[in-house]
Amino acid sequence: KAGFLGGKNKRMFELMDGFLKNDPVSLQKDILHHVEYTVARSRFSFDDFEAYQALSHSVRDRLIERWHDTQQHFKKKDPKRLYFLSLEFLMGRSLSNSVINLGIKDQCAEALSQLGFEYEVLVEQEGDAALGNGGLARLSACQMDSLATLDFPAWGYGLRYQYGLFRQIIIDGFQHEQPDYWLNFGNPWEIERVHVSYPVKFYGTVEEEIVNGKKCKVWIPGETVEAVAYDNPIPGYGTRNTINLRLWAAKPSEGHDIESYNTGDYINAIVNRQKAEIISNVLYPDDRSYQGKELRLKQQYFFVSASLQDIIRRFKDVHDNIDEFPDKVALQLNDTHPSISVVELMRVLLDEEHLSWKKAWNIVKKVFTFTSHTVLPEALEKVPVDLIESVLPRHLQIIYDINFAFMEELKKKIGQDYVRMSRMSIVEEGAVKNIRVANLSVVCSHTVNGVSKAHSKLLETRVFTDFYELWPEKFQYKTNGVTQRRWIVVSNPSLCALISKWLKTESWIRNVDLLTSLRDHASNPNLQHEWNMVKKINKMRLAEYIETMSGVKVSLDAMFDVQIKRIHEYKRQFLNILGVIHRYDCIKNMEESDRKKVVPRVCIIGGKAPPGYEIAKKIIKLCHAVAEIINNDNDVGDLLKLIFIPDYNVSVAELVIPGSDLSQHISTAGHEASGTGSMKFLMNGCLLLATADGSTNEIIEEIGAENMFIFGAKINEVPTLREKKSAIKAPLQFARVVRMVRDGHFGFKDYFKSLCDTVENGKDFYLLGSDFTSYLEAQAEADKAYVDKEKWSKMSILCTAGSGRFSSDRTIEDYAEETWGIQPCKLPS
Ligand code: GPU
Repeated sequence: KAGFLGGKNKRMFELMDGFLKNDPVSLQKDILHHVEYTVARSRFSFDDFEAYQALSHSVRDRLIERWHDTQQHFKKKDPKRLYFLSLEFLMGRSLSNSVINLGIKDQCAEALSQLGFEYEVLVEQEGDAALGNGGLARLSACQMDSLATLDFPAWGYGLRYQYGLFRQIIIDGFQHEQPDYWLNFGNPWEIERVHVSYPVKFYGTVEEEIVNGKKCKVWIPGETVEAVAYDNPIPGYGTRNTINLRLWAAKPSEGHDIESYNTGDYINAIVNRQKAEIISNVLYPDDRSYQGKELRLKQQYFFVSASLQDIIRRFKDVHDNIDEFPDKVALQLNDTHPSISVVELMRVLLDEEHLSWKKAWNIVKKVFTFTSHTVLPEALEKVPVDLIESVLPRHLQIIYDINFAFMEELKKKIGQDYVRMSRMSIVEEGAVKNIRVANLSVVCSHTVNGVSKAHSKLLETRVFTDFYELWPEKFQYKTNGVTQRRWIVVSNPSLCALISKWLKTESWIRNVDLLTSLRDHASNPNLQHEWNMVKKINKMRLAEYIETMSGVKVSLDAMFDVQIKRIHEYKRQFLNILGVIHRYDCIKNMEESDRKKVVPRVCIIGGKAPPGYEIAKKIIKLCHAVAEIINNDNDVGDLLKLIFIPDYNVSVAELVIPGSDLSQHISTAGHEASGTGSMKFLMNGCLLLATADGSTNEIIEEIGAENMFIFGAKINEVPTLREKKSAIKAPLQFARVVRMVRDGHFGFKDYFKSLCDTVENGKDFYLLGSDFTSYLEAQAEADKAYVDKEKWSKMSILCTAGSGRFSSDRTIEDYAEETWGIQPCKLPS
C-alpha cells in the first residue's frame, strides 16, 4: 500500500488521463477499437451482432472504471457492508440498462447512427441473463439496481449457472424445454477473476484434534471443488457508484483425485476432474418444490462457502478483531436457499477461528437477516438428515448443537410444552428425519421480513406462529418494489419522456415519489390525449410482435388484457382461460345486433410451467386449444382473440407491459406472498384486475379500489370456503364452461380430464368455482370502464401516479434503515 501515488503508480496515473469520455466521437472511437481488437472483425465490415458486442465492450470499459473507483472508495471508508446472498438473479439484458444508468443513451444512439447502425436494433441482439425462475429472482435484480443507485455499500453473491432457465418452445400447443446455453455467444458483462478462487469442501469425515491444548473438530473432506469468481458490475443511476454482483463457477480443484493420476489412469482422472463443474451447470427450473436433491444442496453450499470465504478475507484485510464482524457485515438471506450459510459461519468461527460456542453464536445472530417469499408449505425447504450427513457431515453436528441450545432456551421460556417444541424444532422427526431450513433461518437471524403487509400477517399467524409468539420483535415486513429505471425508463421511453415533460423534471427517475403530482393532471384532456398516444405506440409494437410470433393480427382498438407470470395452479391462469371461454360462449350465443356492443379484447397469456408440473403444462395446452378455436371463428372476428406468448422472460416483459391496457393478478387470496408484476403494470399506466392478495392490498390503499377491478374471496374467507366447498354448488356458468372443456369442444378431451377434475367434484382447492361469478363481474366492470375513454385514461394516469410506493428504492431504503443498519457511501463525482 505504501507509495500508493508515488513512483511507478504516479506515472500510471499520468498516463490514465482522466476517465473515458462519453461524447459521440469518443464512443465511436471506442466502438471501432473494440470491433477491431476485441471482436476481431474488420472495422470496414461488421454486422449488428458484432456492433452490439463492440458497443457493449465500450460500455463495459466505462463500468469498470466506476467499479474500480467504487470498490476503492468502499475500502477507504470501510463502512458496514451488506452482502445479498441469493441463488437466483434474473438480470435480463444489460446493455440497455447500463446505457440508461450511465446516462449515455443519446450519445450512443448518435455515435451508432453515424456508423450506420441503430441503437434500438443493437439492444435487441442481446439475450437475457436468466439465472432465476420468477418473481424472487427478478426482485433480486431490481434490488441490486436500487442498492447501486442509492449508493449503498453492497454486493450481491450468487451462482453462475452455465444453463439459465430453460427456453420454452411450443409444439402443437405443448410446452417443450430446451437448454438455455446463454454463454454460447460470449458475455461482455462479466469479468472473469481467475485469481479470486476458493476451495469448497464436500463429503468426508469429522475428526477431533488438539489445538493449543483444546479439543477441536476437523473436517477431512472427501471432495474439493474450486469456486472461481465472475464479477458483474451493477451501475447506479445518476451516481458514479457501481457495485458488484459476484457469481461463482465451479472448476476442478488442483488437488482433485490425485490418486488416479498416480495409478496411471490419466484419461479417467481428467474426465473425473471435469465432473466438478456440474455443480454450477444448471438452474433448478421449479421454484416451489425441490425437496431433498443432492445437487441442489451442493449448489447452495458451494456458493455460500465461497461467498463467506471471500467476505471474511475482505474483512480481515482491514480488521484484526473478529468480534467486530457484525459491525462491518450484514448478510441477507434471500429466502431459505442460502440458509446453510448460518451453519457455515458457525463452523468457520468454531473450527477455523477457534472461538467459543458463545462468542461464535453471538456473532452469527447479529449478522443474518432473513426474508421469506412464500406461504406455500410445499415451498418450505426440508433437507433429509441423511443427505446433510453425507454431503456436509460437520454441518449436521452444528445444526444439532444449534437446535439443542435453542430447545434449552425454549424450555426455559415456555416450560415442558413438548408438542410446541417439536413444532418449533429445527429437526423434524418421522420416518425420514428432516432439517427444516425455514426454522433454522428464523432461529439464526435477528430479523425476519415478509414481502408485503398481508404476507407478513400470514407469516405471523400461520407459518411461523410459534416463533412470532416467542420473538415478536424479530418480525417485520418490507413491501416489495421494482425499479422504475428498467420498468419505465428502459422499457417505455415514450412514457418516460411524457412524464418528464409534465413534471418538468427528470428527477422522478431517482425520486419516484414525485410521480404523485401527476394526479393533479389526471383529468387534463391534453395529458390524457398524449397519454393515449403513448399507449397506442406501445400497443402497436406489441401487436407487431404478436403477429410475427403467432401469425394472428390483432386490432389496436381492442382492450389488451394480459396475464404474464410463471404458470401455477394458485396463480389461476385456468380461471382466466375459463373466463375467455365464457366470453366466447356469450358472443356465440348472442344476436348478431348485440355483437356490436361487445368490447373487443385481445387476451394475452404468457409463462413457463415447471418441467415436471403436469397440471401447469395442461393449462398451457388448454390455452392453445381454446385459441385455435376462437381465433379461427368468423362469428367472433376482432371481438375476441386469445394469444399465448411463448418463452416469456424479462425482455418479453419489457415489450408486453407497456403495451397492455389491463393486467390480471388473480391468485387465490392468501397464496401470492407479494406479486411484483402488478407493480410494473401499475407504473406503466395499466389497470389491474386482481384479487385482494399479497401486495395488491397495498396498491388498493394507494390508488383506491375505485381505480381497480377487485374481485373474489378475501384472505380470511378462504379457509372457511374450503371447508364448506363440497356443500356449495359451483355457479351454473362455471359448470357450463368446464363442461365445454370436458366434452371436447376444444379437442383433447382425455388429456384435459385431469385438469377439469382439479376444479370439480368437491376438489377445487384454489376456489376457481366460488370466485367465478365475481371474476366475471369484475371483467364486465372493466369492459364498461374501457368504453368511457376519459374515465379509463384518468384511471390509467392515476395508476402511474400512485406507483411511487412500489419502487424498489423505497424497499431498499427501508431495509437499510430497519433491518441491515447500513448507510450510503457515495463516490465523489
Ligand atoms: N417467489 Br419462495 C418466487 O418467485 N420464487 C420462489 O421460490 C419463492 C417466491 C415469489 C413469490 O411467489 C411472489 O409472491 C413474490 O412477489 C416474489 O417471490 C418476490 O418476493
